[in-house]
Amino acid sequence: MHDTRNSVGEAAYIVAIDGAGSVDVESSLKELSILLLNLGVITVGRCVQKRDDPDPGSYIGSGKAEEVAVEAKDLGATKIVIDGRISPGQAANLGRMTGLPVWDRPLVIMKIFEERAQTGEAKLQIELARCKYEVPFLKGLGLQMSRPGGGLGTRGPGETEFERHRRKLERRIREIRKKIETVRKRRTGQRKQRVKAGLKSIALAGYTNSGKSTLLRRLSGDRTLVVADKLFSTLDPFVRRIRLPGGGFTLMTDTVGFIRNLPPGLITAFRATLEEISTADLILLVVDSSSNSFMEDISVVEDTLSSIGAEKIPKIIVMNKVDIVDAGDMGRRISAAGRAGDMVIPVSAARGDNMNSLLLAIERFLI
Ligand SMILES: Nc1nc2c(ncn2[C@@H]2O[C@H](COP(=O)(O)OP(=O)(O)OP(=O)(O)O)[C@@H](O)[C@H]2O)c(=O)[nH]1
Ligand SMILES: [Mg+2]
Repeated sequence: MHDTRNSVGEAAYIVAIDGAGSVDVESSLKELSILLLNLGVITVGRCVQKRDDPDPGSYIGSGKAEEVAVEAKDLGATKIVIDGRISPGQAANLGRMTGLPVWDRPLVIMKIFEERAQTGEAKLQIELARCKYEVPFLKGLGLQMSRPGGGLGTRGPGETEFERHRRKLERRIREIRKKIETVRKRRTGQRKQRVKAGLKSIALAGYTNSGKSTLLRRLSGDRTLVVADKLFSTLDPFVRRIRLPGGGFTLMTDTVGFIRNLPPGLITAFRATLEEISTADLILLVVDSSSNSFMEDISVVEDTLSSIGAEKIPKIIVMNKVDIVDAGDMGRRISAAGRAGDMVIPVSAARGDNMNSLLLAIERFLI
Protein backbone atom coordinates (compact mmCIF):
# COMPACT_ATOMS: atom_id res chain seq x y z
CA MET A 1 0.00 0.00 0.00
CA HIS A 2 1.04 3.58 -0.45
CA ASP A 3 1.87 5.61 2.58
CA THR A 4 -0.38 8.59 3.04
CA ARG A 5 1.69 10.48 5.61
CA ASN A 6 2.27 14.16 5.19
CA SER A 7 4.92 14.56 2.50
CA VAL A 8 6.84 17.44 4.06
CA GLY A 9 10.46 16.54 4.72
CA GLU A 10 10.31 13.70 2.26
CA ALA A 11 12.90 13.08 -0.41
CA ALA A 12 12.32 11.33 -3.70
CA TYR A 13 14.58 9.34 -5.97
CA ILE A 14 13.02 9.58 -9.42
CA VAL A 15 13.25 6.95 -12.12
CA ALA A 16 12.42 7.01 -15.83
CA ILE A 17 12.71 4.69 -18.79
CA ASP A 18 14.12 6.07 -22.02
CA GLY A 19 12.63 3.89 -24.71
CA ALA A 20 12.48 4.15 -28.49
CA GLY A 21 10.17 6.96 -29.60
CA SER A 22 9.26 8.01 -26.10
CA VAL A 23 8.67 11.59 -24.96
CA ASP A 24 11.49 13.94 -24.02
CA VAL A 25 12.68 12.23 -20.84
CA GLU A 26 14.62 15.25 -19.60
CA SER A 27 11.70 17.68 -19.55
CA SER A 28 9.38 14.98 -18.26
CA LEU A 29 11.69 14.34 -15.28
CA LYS A 30 12.04 18.05 -14.63
CA GLU A 31 8.28 18.33 -14.59
CA LEU A 32 8.00 15.34 -12.24
CA SER A 33 10.35 17.13 -9.80
CA ILE A 34 8.14 20.22 -9.95
CA LEU A 35 5.04 18.09 -9.39
CA LEU A 36 6.73 16.57 -6.33
CA LEU A 37 7.77 19.99 -5.05
CA ASN A 38 4.08 20.94 -5.21
CA LEU A 39 3.63 18.19 -2.60
CA GLY A 40 6.56 19.41 -0.53
CA VAL A 41 8.76 16.50 -1.67
CA ILE A 42 12.27 17.36 -2.84
CA THR A 43 14.10 15.30 -5.46
CA VAL A 44 17.48 14.03 -4.27
CA GLY A 45 18.50 11.75 -7.13
CA ARG A 46 17.45 10.26 -10.42
CA CYS A 47 18.19 7.54 -12.89
CA VAL A 48 17.25 6.98 -16.51
CA GLN A 49 17.22 3.40 -17.70
CA LYS A 50 17.57 2.80 -21.43
CA ARG A 51 15.16 0.07 -22.48
CA ASP A 52 12.29 -0.15 -24.97
CA ASP A 53 9.68 -1.50 -22.59
CA PRO A 54 9.39 -1.62 -18.83
CA ASP A 55 10.43 -4.87 -17.17
CA PRO A 56 7.19 -6.71 -16.32
CA GLY A 57 8.58 -7.75 -12.93
CA SER A 58 10.17 -4.62 -11.53
CA TYR A 59 9.76 -1.90 -14.20
CA ILE A 60 13.51 -1.19 -14.47
CA GLY A 61 14.85 -4.73 -14.23
CA SER A 62 16.30 -6.38 -11.13
CA GLY A 63 19.95 -5.40 -11.80
CA LYS A 64 19.05 -1.74 -12.10
CA ALA A 65 16.74 -1.99 -9.11
CA GLU A 66 19.69 -3.08 -6.95
CA GLU A 67 21.74 -0.07 -8.10
CA VAL A 68 18.79 2.23 -7.43
CA ALA A 69 18.36 0.75 -3.95
CA VAL A 70 21.97 1.56 -3.01
CA GLU A 71 22.02 5.03 -4.55
CA ALA A 72 18.62 6.04 -3.17
CA LYS A 73 19.68 5.04 0.36
CA ASP A 74 23.01 6.89 0.04
CA LEU A 75 21.16 10.03 -0.99
CA GLY A 76 18.69 9.78 1.89
CA ALA A 77 15.64 9.16 -0.31
CA THR A 78 12.43 8.24 1.47
CA LYS A 79 10.61 7.04 -1.63
CA ILE A 80 11.10 5.95 -5.23
CA VAL A 81 8.96 7.77 -7.81
CA ILE A 82 8.51 6.31 -11.27
CA ASP A 83 7.96 8.77 -14.12
CA GLY A 84 5.32 6.54 -15.67
CA ARG A 85 2.65 4.11 -14.73
CA ILE A 86 3.45 0.97 -12.73
CA SER A 87 1.42 -2.14 -12.09
CA PRO A 88 0.67 -3.26 -8.52
CA GLY A 89 3.06 -6.20 -8.99
CA GLN A 90 5.89 -3.97 -10.21
CA ALA A 91 5.33 -1.59 -7.29
CA ALA A 92 5.42 -4.45 -4.79
CA ASN A 93 8.58 -5.97 -6.30
CA LEU A 94 10.42 -2.69 -6.58
CA GLY A 95 9.36 -1.79 -3.06
CA ARG A 96 10.77 -5.07 -1.76
CA MET A 97 14.04 -4.68 -3.69
CA THR A 98 14.67 -1.11 -2.58
CA GLY A 99 13.07 -1.17 0.84
CA LEU A 100 11.29 2.09 0.02
CA PRO A 101 7.68 3.00 -0.83
CA VAL A 102 7.14 3.30 -4.57
CA TRP A 103 4.94 5.94 -6.20
CA ASP A 104 4.17 6.51 -9.86
CA ARG A 105 3.31 9.68 -11.79
CA PRO A 106 -0.49 9.19 -11.72
CA LEU A 107 -0.36 8.86 -7.93
CA VAL A 108 1.69 12.07 -7.61
CA ILE A 109 -0.84 13.97 -9.74
CA MET A 110 -3.76 12.53 -7.78
CA LYS A 111 -2.15 13.55 -4.49
CA ILE A 112 -1.83 17.15 -5.72
CA PHE A 113 -5.49 17.10 -6.78
CA GLU A 114 -6.39 15.77 -3.32
CA GLU A 115 -4.54 18.63 -1.65
CA ARG A 116 -6.15 21.24 -3.87
CA ALA A 117 -9.75 19.97 -3.88
CA GLN A 118 -11.93 22.49 -2.05
CA THR A 119 -15.50 21.87 -3.09
CA GLY A 120 -17.74 18.86 -2.84
CA GLU A 121 -17.63 18.31 -6.59
CA ALA A 122 -13.83 18.23 -6.82
CA LYS A 123 -13.50 16.17 -3.64
CA LEU A 124 -15.94 13.54 -4.89
CA GLN A 125 -14.27 13.30 -8.27
CA ILE A 126 -10.78 12.95 -6.86
CA GLU A 127 -11.98 10.35 -4.36
CA LEU A 128 -13.48 8.38 -7.22
CA ALA A 129 -10.21 8.49 -9.16
CA ARG A 130 -8.25 7.48 -6.08
CA CYS A 131 -10.54 4.55 -5.20
CA LYS A 132 -10.36 3.26 -8.76
CA TYR A 133 -6.58 3.54 -8.65
CA GLU A 134 -6.39 1.61 -5.37
CA VAL A 135 -8.60 -1.37 -6.32
CA PRO A 136 -6.06 -3.23 -8.50
CA PHE A 137 -3.40 -2.73 -5.81
CA LEU A 138 -5.65 -4.43 -3.27
CA LYS A 139 -6.37 -7.24 -5.70
CA GLY A 140 -2.62 -7.66 -6.20
CA LEU A 141 -1.99 -7.78 -2.46
CA GLY A 142 -4.83 -10.20 -1.92
CA LEU A 143 -3.31 -12.52 -4.51
CA GLN A 144 0.12 -12.29 -2.94
CA MET A 145 -1.25 -13.18 0.47
CA SER A 146 -2.86 -16.35 -0.91
CA ARG A 147 0.08 -17.49 -3.01
CA PRO A 148 1.01 -21.14 -2.44
CA GLY A 149 4.07 -21.34 -0.22
CA GLY A 150 2.99 -18.24 1.60
CA GLY A 151 2.77 -20.34 4.73
CA LEU A 152 -0.99 -20.10 5.00
CA GLY A 153 -3.85 -22.13 3.67
CA THR A 154 -5.74 -21.34 0.48
CA ARG A 155 -7.58 -18.40 2.01
CA GLY A 156 -5.42 -16.82 4.67
CA PRO A 157 -6.75 -14.18 7.06
CA GLY A 158 -4.78 -11.50 5.13
CA GLU A 159 -6.62 -12.21 1.96
CA THR A 160 -10.01 -12.03 3.62
CA GLU A 161 -9.14 -8.67 5.09
CA PHE A 162 -8.02 -7.30 1.73
CA GLU A 163 -11.13 -8.73 0.11
CA ARG A 164 -13.25 -6.92 2.67
CA HIS A 165 -11.39 -3.67 2.07
CA ARG A 166 -11.76 -4.10 -1.69
CA ARG A 167 -15.49 -4.69 -1.44
CA LYS A 168 -15.77 -1.59 0.75
CA LEU A 169 -13.92 0.44 -1.87
CA GLU A 170 -16.14 -0.88 -4.64
CA ARG A 171 -19.22 0.04 -2.63
CA ARG A 172 -17.83 3.54 -2.11
CA ILE A 173 -17.16 3.84 -5.86
CA ARG A 174 -20.82 3.08 -6.58
CA GLU A 175 -21.94 5.67 -4.00
CA ILE A 176 -19.67 8.40 -5.38
CA ARG A 177 -20.76 7.66 -8.95
CA LYS A 178 -24.38 8.28 -7.94
CA LYS A 179 -23.51 11.57 -6.26
CA ILE A 180 -21.46 12.72 -9.25
CA GLU A 181 -24.36 11.89 -11.53
CA THR A 182 -26.43 14.40 -9.54
CA VAL A 183 -23.75 17.05 -10.05
CA ARG A 184 -23.68 16.27 -13.78
CA LYS A 185 -27.42 16.63 -14.07
CA ARG A 186 -27.28 19.98 -12.30
CA ARG A 187 -24.56 21.22 -14.65
CA THR A 188 -26.42 19.97 -17.73
CA GLY A 189 -29.50 21.85 -16.49
CA GLN A 190 -27.48 25.04 -16.03
CA ARG A 191 -26.06 24.74 -19.55
CA LYS A 192 -29.55 24.32 -20.99
CA GLN A 193 -30.57 27.52 -19.23
CA ARG A 194 -27.63 29.36 -20.76
CA VAL A 195 -28.48 28.15 -24.25
CA LYS A 196 -32.10 29.24 -23.70
CA ALA A 197 -30.87 32.67 -22.62
CA GLY A 198 -28.95 32.85 -25.92
CA LEU A 199 -25.55 32.94 -24.20
CA LYS A 200 -22.57 31.36 -25.93
CA SER A 201 -19.95 29.70 -23.82
CA ILE A 202 -16.18 29.79 -24.14
CA ALA A 203 -13.94 27.36 -22.30
CA LEU A 204 -10.38 28.01 -21.25
CA ALA A 205 -8.24 24.94 -21.73
CA GLY A 206 -4.50 24.55 -21.39
CA TYR A 207 -1.52 23.19 -19.59
CA THR A 208 -1.57 23.70 -15.85
CA ASN A 209 0.04 27.01 -14.79
CA SER A 210 -0.30 28.49 -18.32
CA GLY A 211 -2.33 31.45 -17.02
CA LYS A 212 -5.98 30.47 -17.61
CA SER A 213 -7.24 31.92 -14.32
CA THR A 214 -5.16 35.08 -14.80
CA LEU A 215 -6.81 35.54 -18.21
CA LEU A 216 -10.32 35.05 -16.85
CA ARG A 217 -9.53 37.44 -14.01
CA ARG A 218 -8.30 40.03 -16.49
CA LEU A 219 -11.27 39.67 -18.87
CA SER A 220 -13.98 39.52 -16.20
CA GLY A 221 -12.38 41.93 -13.73
CA ASP A 222 -13.14 39.46 -10.93
CA ARG A 223 -10.18 39.68 -8.56
CA THR A 224 -11.44 36.88 -6.34
CA LEU A 225 -10.41 34.26 -8.90
CA VAL A 226 -7.39 32.37 -7.59
CA VAL A 227 -4.14 32.81 -9.47
CA ALA A 228 -1.05 31.04 -8.18
CA ASP A 229 2.33 29.83 -9.30
CA LYS A 230 1.29 26.32 -8.35
CA LEU A 231 0.25 23.33 -10.43
CA PHE A 232 -3.48 22.59 -10.50
CA SER A 233 -4.53 25.57 -8.41
CA THR A 234 -7.90 25.55 -10.16
CA LEU A 235 -9.95 22.36 -10.12
CA ASP A 236 -13.58 23.51 -10.17
CA PRO A 237 -15.28 25.22 -13.07
CA PHE A 238 -15.65 28.97 -12.62
CA VAL A 239 -18.01 30.70 -15.02
CA ARG A 240 -17.83 34.47 -15.53
CA ARG A 241 -19.59 36.93 -17.82
CA ILE A 242 -17.36 38.70 -20.34
CA ARG A 243 -18.27 41.89 -22.19
CA LEU A 244 -17.37 41.88 -25.88
CA PRO A 245 -16.22 45.00 -27.81
CA GLY A 246 -19.51 45.11 -29.75
CA GLY A 247 -21.48 45.40 -26.49
CA GLY A 248 -22.66 41.80 -26.25
CA PHE A 249 -21.86 39.30 -23.50
CA THR A 250 -20.52 35.79 -23.45
CA LEU A 251 -19.73 33.29 -20.70
CA MET A 252 -16.23 32.06 -20.07
CA THR A 253 -15.35 29.00 -18.00
CA ASP A 254 -12.05 28.34 -16.31
CA THR A 255 -11.39 24.85 -15.07
CA VAL A 256 -8.81 22.19 -14.39
CA GLY A 257 -5.54 22.35 -16.34
CA PHE A 258 -3.90 19.48 -18.19
CA ILE A 259 -0.48 17.87 -18.01
CA ARG A 260 1.25 15.05 -19.86
CA ASN A 261 0.25 11.61 -18.61
CA LEU A 262 -2.82 12.94 -16.84
CA PRO A 263 -4.12 9.67 -15.37
CA PRO A 264 -6.98 8.41 -17.58
CA GLY A 265 -8.89 7.50 -14.41
CA LEU A 266 -8.74 11.13 -13.39
CA ILE A 267 -10.12 12.28 -16.73
CA THR A 268 -13.09 9.91 -16.42
CA ALA A 269 -13.63 10.87 -12.79
CA PHE A 270 -13.66 14.58 -13.68
CA ARG A 271 -16.25 14.09 -16.42
CA ALA A 272 -18.80 16.43 -14.82
CA THR A 273 -16.20 19.20 -14.68
CA LEU A 274 -14.66 18.53 -18.10
CA GLU A 275 -18.06 18.62 -19.78
CA GLU A 276 -17.84 22.38 -19.33
CA ILE A 277 -15.08 22.22 -21.94
CA SER A 278 -16.52 19.56 -24.24
CA THR A 279 -19.84 21.42 -24.56
CA ALA A 280 -18.34 24.88 -25.24
CA ASP A 281 -18.92 26.87 -28.44
CA LEU A 282 -15.29 27.96 -28.58
CA ILE A 283 -12.10 26.91 -26.79
CA LEU A 284 -9.27 29.25 -25.90
CA LEU A 285 -6.19 27.05 -25.76
CA VAL A 286 -3.98 28.99 -23.34
CA VAL A 287 -0.24 28.38 -23.75
CA ASP A 288 2.69 29.48 -21.58
CA SER A 289 4.80 30.86 -24.47
CA SER A 290 7.88 30.97 -22.26
CA SER A 291 7.85 27.19 -21.78
CA ASN A 292 10.71 25.39 -23.53
CA SER A 293 8.30 22.64 -24.46
CA PHE A 294 5.37 24.85 -25.55
CA MET A 295 4.77 22.85 -28.78
CA GLU A 296 4.65 19.60 -26.85
CA ASP A 297 2.39 21.29 -24.28
CA ILE A 298 0.00 22.22 -27.11
CA SER A 299 -0.06 18.61 -28.37
CA VAL A 300 -0.72 17.31 -24.87
CA VAL A 301 -3.68 19.69 -24.52
CA GLU A 302 -4.98 18.77 -27.99
CA ASP A 303 -4.74 15.06 -27.20
CA THR A 304 -6.55 15.57 -23.91
CA LEU A 305 -9.24 17.60 -25.68
CA SER A 306 -9.70 14.70 -28.12
CA SER A 307 -9.99 12.24 -25.25
CA ILE A 308 -12.91 14.23 -23.81
CA GLY A 309 -14.62 14.57 -27.21
CA ALA A 310 -13.79 18.27 -27.68
CA GLU A 311 -11.57 17.95 -30.77
CA LYS A 312 -14.14 19.40 -33.19
CA ILE A 313 -14.83 22.59 -31.21
CA PRO A 314 -13.27 25.66 -32.89
CA LYS A 315 -10.30 27.03 -31.01
CA ILE A 316 -8.03 30.02 -30.75
CA ILE A 317 -4.49 29.47 -29.51
CA VAL A 318 -3.71 32.15 -26.92
CA MET A 319 0.06 32.52 -26.53
CA ASN A 320 0.25 33.93 -23.02
CA LYS A 321 3.14 35.42 -21.01
CA VAL A 322 4.61 37.34 -24.00
CA ASP A 323 6.01 39.78 -21.43
CA ILE A 324 8.71 37.29 -20.48
CA VAL A 325 9.69 36.09 -23.98
CA ASP A 326 12.23 37.86 -26.20
CA ALA A 327 10.40 39.61 -29.09
CA GLY A 328 12.32 37.90 -31.93
CA ASP A 329 11.89 34.51 -30.35
CA MET A 330 8.19 35.23 -29.85
CA GLY A 331 7.65 35.64 -33.63
CA ARG A 332 9.09 32.18 -34.25
CA ARG A 333 7.00 30.71 -31.46
CA ILE A 334 3.80 32.23 -32.85
CA SER A 335 4.39 30.81 -36.34
CA ALA A 336 5.23 27.39 -34.90
CA ALA A 337 2.03 27.38 -32.84
CA GLY A 338 -0.06 28.33 -35.88
CA ARG A 339 1.40 25.68 -38.15
CA ALA A 340 -1.77 23.59 -38.13
CA GLY A 341 -3.85 26.56 -39.30
CA ASP A 342 -5.33 27.68 -35.98
CA MET A 343 -5.67 31.36 -35.20
CA VAL A 344 -2.91 32.41 -32.79
CA ILE A 345 -3.09 35.50 -30.57
CA PRO A 346 -0.15 36.56 -28.39
CA VAL A 347 -1.16 38.13 -25.06
CA SER A 348 0.02 38.89 -21.58
CA ALA A 349 -2.84 38.16 -19.22
CA ALA A 350 -0.78 39.46 -16.30
CA ARG A 351 0.00 42.83 -17.95
CA GLY A 352 -3.16 43.07 -20.03
CA ASP A 353 -1.42 43.23 -23.43
CA ASN A 354 -3.52 42.56 -26.52
CA MET A 355 -6.78 41.86 -24.70
CA ASN A 356 -8.77 43.82 -27.25
CA SER A 357 -7.48 41.76 -30.21
CA LEU A 358 -8.41 38.64 -28.31
CA LEU A 359 -11.92 39.90 -27.57
CA LEU A 360 -12.41 40.95 -31.22
CA ALA A 361 -11.31 37.50 -32.39
CA ILE A 362 -13.70 35.86 -29.93
CA GLU A 363 -16.52 38.07 -31.18
CA ARG A 364 -15.84 37.15 -34.80
CA PHE A 365 -15.94 33.46 -33.91
CA LEU A 366 -19.19 33.70 -32.01
CA ILE A 367 -21.19 35.72 -34.51
N1 LIG B 1 4.91 36.74 -16.66
C1 LIG B 1 3.63 36.35 -16.73
N2 LIG B 1 3.15 35.50 -15.81
C2 LIG B 1 1.85 35.14 -15.92
C3 LIG B 1 1.02 35.59 -16.97
N3 LIG B 1 -0.20 35.02 -16.82
C4 LIG B 1 -0.12 34.25 -15.71
N4 LIG B 1 1.10 34.31 -15.16
C5 LIG B 1 1.58 33.63 -13.94
O1 LIG B 1 1.57 32.22 -14.16
C6 LIG B 1 1.21 31.55 -12.94
C7 LIG B 1 0.00 30.66 -13.18
O2 LIG B 1 -1.13 31.45 -13.44
P1 LIG B 1 -2.62 30.89 -13.29
O3 LIG B 1 -3.52 31.90 -13.91
O4 LIG B 1 -2.88 30.48 -11.89
O5 LIG B 1 -2.51 29.60 -14.23
P2 LIG B 1 -3.61 28.48 -14.51
O6 LIG B 1 -3.48 28.10 -15.95
O7 LIG B 1 -4.94 28.93 -14.04
O8 LIG B 1 -3.04 27.30 -13.62
P3 LIG B 1 -3.80 26.05 -12.88
O9 LIG B 1 -5.11 26.50 -12.37
O10 LIG B 1 -2.84 25.70 -11.78
O11 LIG B 1 -3.88 24.97 -13.91
C8 LIG B 1 0.94 32.63 -11.90
O12 LIG B 1 2.11 32.80 -11.15
C9 LIG B 1 0.66 33.86 -12.75
O13 LIG B 1 0.97 35.07 -12.10
C10 LIG B 1 1.58 36.50 -17.93
O14 LIG B 1 0.94 36.97 -18.86
N5 LIG B 1 2.89 36.82 -17.75
MG1 LIG C 1 -6.14 28.21 -12.59
